[in-house]
Amino acid sequence: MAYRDLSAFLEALERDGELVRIRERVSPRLEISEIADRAVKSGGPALVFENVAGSSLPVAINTFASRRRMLKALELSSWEEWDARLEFFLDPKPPEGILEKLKAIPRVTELAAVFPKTVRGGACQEVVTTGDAVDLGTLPVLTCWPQDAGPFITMPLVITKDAATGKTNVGMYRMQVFDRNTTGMHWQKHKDGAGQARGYAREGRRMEVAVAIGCDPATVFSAIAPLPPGVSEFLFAGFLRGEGVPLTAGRTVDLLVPAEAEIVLEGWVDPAERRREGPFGDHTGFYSLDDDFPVFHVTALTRRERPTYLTTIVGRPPMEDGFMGEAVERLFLPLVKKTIPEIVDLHLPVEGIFHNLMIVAIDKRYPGHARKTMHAIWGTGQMMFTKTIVVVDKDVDLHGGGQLLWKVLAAIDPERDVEIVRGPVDELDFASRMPCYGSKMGIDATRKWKEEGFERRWPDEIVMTAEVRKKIDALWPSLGIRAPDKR
Ligand SMILES: Cc1cc2nc3c(=O)[nH]c(=O)nc-3n(C[C@H](O)[C@H](O)[C@H](O)COP(=O)(O)O)c2cc1C
Ligand SMILES: [Mn+2]
Repeated sequence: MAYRDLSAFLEALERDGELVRIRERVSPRLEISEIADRAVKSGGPALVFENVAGSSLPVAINTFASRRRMLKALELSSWEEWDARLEFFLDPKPPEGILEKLKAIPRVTELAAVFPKTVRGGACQEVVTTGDAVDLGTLPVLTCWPQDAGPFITMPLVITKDAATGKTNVGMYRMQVFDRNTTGMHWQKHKDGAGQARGYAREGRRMEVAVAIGCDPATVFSAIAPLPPGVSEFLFAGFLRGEGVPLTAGRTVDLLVPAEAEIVLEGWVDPAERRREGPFGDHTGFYSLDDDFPVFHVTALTRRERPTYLTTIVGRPPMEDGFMGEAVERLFLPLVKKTIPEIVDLHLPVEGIFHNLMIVAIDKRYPGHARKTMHAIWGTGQMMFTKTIVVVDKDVDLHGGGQLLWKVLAAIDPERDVEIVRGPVDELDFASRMPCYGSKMGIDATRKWKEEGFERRWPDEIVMTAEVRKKIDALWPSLGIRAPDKR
C-alpha cells in the first residue's frame, strides 16, 4: 500500500523505531543542522523537531538517511526486488501458454493505475493565504551552515510546465528565502526547470511555478530522479508507489500540485530577472559561491492545518542525499544497462558526490571497449557530468572499497590508459577552468588485450586452491588463531 502522505511515512518509520521526536527547543539556525549531521554520520534515525524556535511547525529531517529507510520509502525489501519489477517492462517476453498470459494481466492493470489522478481540492489547501498575507517567515526554514547567505528551502518539489508542449516537470532545486514572499530558484542551467524557463524567455512571458514541500516519499524522491526531459516525474512517482499521485489545481496558478502535500507555494518566475543567490554549504562538502539565479515570487502559500516541514541538509559526505543517490544508482542501473549493454554494474562512491567518480564494470568484448563505455556515459543524461570514470572488467567487485583500489591501480599504465576529454561539467564543480565547462578523465583499468597492443603476459591473481581452503576451514577453529581484540 502506497504511503498516502508524509505523515503516513513518518508513522511507519516511528513504528519501526526509525524515527525520534525531539521536544527540546532548538533553533532552525545551525542547531538543527548540527544535530542532523551528527545523526546521519552515526547511522542515527530520522528526526522530527517538534519545538522549533520562531515557528509553530515541526521539522522532519534525515527521513531518507539510511539504506533501510530509503528502501522503506520506496516500499522495497531490496534493490533486487526493483530489478525484478522493472524486468517485466524492460524485457517483455511474449507470454507462452495461458498461465503466463494470466500472470501478465495484473501487471498491465497495475501500470494503468499509476497515472496521476486529478482530484478536487486536497489536504494541501486546508489553509490558504494569498497576496500580501503570504509570509515565508512562518516556515521553519533552516539556515544550514555558518557561511550560508540565509535560510534555504532544501527539499522542494519545483513544478513547472513547458511553454510549448505543456508537459509538467518536477525538480528538486534549492530556494534561498530572500524575504516574506520571494526566494531564489537554483535550477542549474542543464536541468529541466532551467530548460523550460528558456522557453518562457523566448516567448517573453512569466513562468508559473508551484513548489510542494513534504509529500509521500516516492513523490519526493521522483523530483531528484534523473529522468530524460519530457518524462513525467509524477508518473514515475506513481510507478514507484504502485498508485497514481493525486493532483489538484493550484489556487493562483494553472498548475497541478500534489493534493496531499504538507505545504505548497504558488507563484511565478520572470525569466529575465536575476538576483544574487548563495553562498550555500553544498553537497560537495564546500560552499557554493554566490551567483545570479532566477527569483521566485510567491503569490499563495497553501498548507495543511498542521503541516510538517520536510527538509534536509547537504554538506561533507556522507549525508542524507548520499543515500538518495544510492537509490538513484540502483533504480536506474537496469535502464543504463539497456542503453549501454556492456555495463554489468556501476557504483558512485559517496565521497565522489555523484558526479566526481563513477566506477563501471563491463563485459569487455572488443578492443577499446572501455573507452567506448566512457564516451557513452559522458553522452547520457546527467551522467555527462561524471568527472572521473573508472572502467574495470566484469569480475571486479565494485563495492569492495580498498580491494577495488588495489585492482584498479595494478591494472593501469597511466599514459596509455587515461582518456582526457573536455565538455560540460557540473555547475557545482569549483575546480573547473570555467563554470560548467572543463575536462573529464576516464581510466581504463580493464585487462589489456593483444588487440590493444599489449604484447606482454597478464598474470593471474593469487587465489588458494579450493581443496586446501576447505581443509583449513575445518581445522581453523582448533588452531586458536584469533584477532587480538577478540581474545
Ligand atoms: C537535496 C537535493 C538538493 C538539490 N538541489 C539542487 C539545486 O539546488 N539545483 C539543481 O539544479 N539541482 C539540485 N539537485 C539535483 C536535482 O534535483 C536533480 O538533478 C534532478 O534530476 C533535477 O530534475 P530535472 O532532471 O527534472 O531537472 C538536488 C538534489 C537533492 C537530492
Ligand atoms: Mn525532469
